[in-house]
Amino acid sequence: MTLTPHIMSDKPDLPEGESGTITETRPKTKRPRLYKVLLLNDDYTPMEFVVHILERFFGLSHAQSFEIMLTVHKKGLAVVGVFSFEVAETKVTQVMDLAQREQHPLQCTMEKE
Ligand code: TYC
Repeated sequence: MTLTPHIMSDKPDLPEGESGTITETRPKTKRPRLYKVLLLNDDYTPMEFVVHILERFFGLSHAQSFEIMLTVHKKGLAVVGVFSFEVAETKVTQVMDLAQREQHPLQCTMEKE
């Protein structure tokens, strides 16, 4: 009598549907880098124009806008808001475009938080 060798996988059996690969179930969502949008003071831009800019492009109330405008006027600059890169860039462009159209020297910039 001869012995027939059994052909066997060297991997242990796994339940059906399980490949043995460990899958990451926690979704990897990277937080976007945030950017501060800053408004700078100057001696010529009318206060009402700055208030208008803050209401129009930053969705702030008249009272909040007036407060931030006064902070910039007194301290030289203020953070108007914190946004993702694209949103911050859009806001800076909107402010700078309108200021230029109206011939005011108002400066608005962004920096990494
Ligand atoms: N300093 C300006 C004035 O006295 C007012 C002003 C406020 C200008 C804020 C710019 O970002 C600014 N008319």
